Amino acid sequence: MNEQKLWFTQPAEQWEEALPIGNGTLGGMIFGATGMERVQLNEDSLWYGGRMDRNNPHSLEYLEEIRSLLFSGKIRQAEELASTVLVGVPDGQRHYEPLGDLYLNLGDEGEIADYHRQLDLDEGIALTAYRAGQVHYTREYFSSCPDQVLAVRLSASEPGRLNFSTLFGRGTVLEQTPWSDILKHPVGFQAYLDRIEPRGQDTLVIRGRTGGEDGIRFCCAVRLQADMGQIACRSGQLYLKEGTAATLLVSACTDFRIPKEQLEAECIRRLDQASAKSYGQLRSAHTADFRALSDRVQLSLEAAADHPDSSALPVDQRLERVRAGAEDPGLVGLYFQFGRYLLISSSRAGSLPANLQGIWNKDMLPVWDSKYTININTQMNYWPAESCNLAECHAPLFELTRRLQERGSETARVMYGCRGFVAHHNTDLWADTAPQDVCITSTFWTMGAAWLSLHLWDHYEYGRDTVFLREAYGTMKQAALFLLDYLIEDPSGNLVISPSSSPENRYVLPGGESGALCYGASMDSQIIRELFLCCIASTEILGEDQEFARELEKALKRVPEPAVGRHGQIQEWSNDYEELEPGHRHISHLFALHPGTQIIPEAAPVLAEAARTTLRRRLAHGGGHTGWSRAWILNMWARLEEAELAYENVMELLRSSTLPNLFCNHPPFQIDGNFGGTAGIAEMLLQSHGGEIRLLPALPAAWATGSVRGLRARGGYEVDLSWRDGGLERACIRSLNQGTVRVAYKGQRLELDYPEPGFAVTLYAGDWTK
Ligand code: FUC
Repeated sequence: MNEQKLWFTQPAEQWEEALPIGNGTLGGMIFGATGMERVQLNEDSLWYGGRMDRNNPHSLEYLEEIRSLLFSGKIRQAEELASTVLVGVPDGQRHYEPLGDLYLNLGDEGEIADYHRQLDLDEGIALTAYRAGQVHYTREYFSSCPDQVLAVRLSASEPGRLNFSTLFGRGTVLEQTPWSDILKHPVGFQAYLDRIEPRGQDTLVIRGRTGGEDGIRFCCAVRLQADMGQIACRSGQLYLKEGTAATLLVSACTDFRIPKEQLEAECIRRLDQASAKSYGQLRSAHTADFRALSDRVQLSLEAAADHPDSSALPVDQRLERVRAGAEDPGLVGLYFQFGRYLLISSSRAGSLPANLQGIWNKDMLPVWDSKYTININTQMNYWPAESCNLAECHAPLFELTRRLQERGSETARVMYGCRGFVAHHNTDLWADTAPQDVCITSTFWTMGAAWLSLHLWDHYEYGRDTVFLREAYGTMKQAALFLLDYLIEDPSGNLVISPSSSPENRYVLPGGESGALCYGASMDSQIIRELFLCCIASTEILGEDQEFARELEKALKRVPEPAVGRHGQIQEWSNDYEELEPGHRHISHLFALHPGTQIIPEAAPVLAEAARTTLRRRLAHGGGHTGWSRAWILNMWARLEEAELAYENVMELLRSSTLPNLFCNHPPFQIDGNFGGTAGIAEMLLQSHGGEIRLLPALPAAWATGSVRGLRARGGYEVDLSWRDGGLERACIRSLNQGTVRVAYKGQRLELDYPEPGFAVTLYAGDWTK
């Protein structure tokens, strides 16, 4: 089997070289150091402060005035007014915080040799191995979903030669220091902790509370187990002396999920349950759980015969070679699987959705709060969920959407006088739906709920579970209801959203003045069209709510379709303004192309050409400079069936926006580009929007030979493909349902019949020439 491992020949010096593990809630960044190991920890619900109510009670009063200012071209006044009355109070949501750092002071004696560090993407296990003098040391790390603990297994090749102590910090990072200086902690090393207390000889309990009136309370417990040697617990440290093998178990929770009085008991309960099992049992429960998801998809891209094989090199060296211009299809395969690995590790049933950094954040006040930016970034995190066969990992996003529905209906009512629910461009742990920041290019955008609701539809499309749809439709309808109420007639008689913006660009007025606040941003209309059409389709499938469907149809006739502007581009605003930044990282007005489904090259050639022009213009002006923007562009070229351009953007993602541990670099680290990259690679190999399955729609010359197993297609299909010298060799399409499907390959089409669920049809190259 194609083993997927990220490996290195030296420890991580920077956080961006460390290796992520996680079980959805509990994450660790593993440095793999010798002397002083650092495991940087996160718990997904550990956020600053408590729930806030930021809905602005004065907004509704001024809404009409802002709209008339915009309709009469008084942009500056509209922006000034919006910035004072349409903002949340206070203006910002909460931020994510780290849980802390678990340090291991290792008694490494002698020179370090034979160092190896790796992350196994199939099993979800990180490994560090080296020799110190004559003793071989190994450490395995994983975060177990079934047992809800993070485990570190340490072992020495010689009896009695394992010696270490632990330290727990939260604040200033403890740099590697010689053993003799270890107790001279830096100032602020435990600045953000309240208590560190022993529980018996083998367990430490660490407690704390984040700031604010009702800050989140958290608890973390660490237990040390060893078959041999002496264990002790002193001064907030656990010690092992003269051991051979030992297991450290970490559990953590916050009062977001567990009542505050029970936090410690819950941490201890998890440790008790896990420590009742042997390390081998814990490990196999974890790997079985992990493999059940990771093994579903395998991608193999062969290197061309005239290119050197890089697979025997560590990842950092492979990246260096790619930066220097080398091809490395194997590295692309690894990057693809790494995206799947990250989703499995950061988004599991019962966890929060992956935030801007998944669950892996080291900063007390992280960039953009490490929360949920829902004008692209959070949605991008979930692009691979369905197509790359991790539909279960999509669930946390649906749960967040459900909570947004509760809070967003209040925001819709209070701030806009509308039914349904609204969310702006950010949300946080508490599913806050009020506007974020006072930023004219992003704050007043109201499409977050609608876009997230489309993820529910996509989940239905891939699995065709009508029970799921029945519940999801309730949410989709509420998102549509808000839009129905919020839409307003513009001077030309169209129904548009106002005020709005095209995230996060500005336009230039003919007189040279620039603005961001607008009415009828192209993206808004595209999201509305997509959502209303999905709601109408749902009413048909579910056989209910026909009257509402008619209402949506009526409104749809007046919601503008994408228009082609003066440069031959898809128009970004309702007027064909020039963009202030033609190379802007957001390409919101191509939503209809991706992730939307309204621009399909064969069905809409004129719009597809305009989408090409839009991308070329963005790129010619320096677009794609952030990791996620590059990943979006990749998905868009794939949808336009531009194989070589899509490929160029995969390579650019690796060359310019990838950190040594393969994390995507905004900069700084932001995980969306990883997920968008994985989704884009899948999109190059298989597409299924618009009522048919398209095989290898954007296969570049550099991936002439390869295979993929287990990708999913809308309609309830699973697809395996193999190809050689650029041509399809074999396609096996399994169906979860009964029915027929149209399959397209290079402009030819076949109709496949599925008489019963579970049926598979295999197509060979010759089938297409008949
Ligand atoms: C949006 C983007 C930024 C960044 C931030 C988290 O504001 O424009 O590039 O990704 O979200």
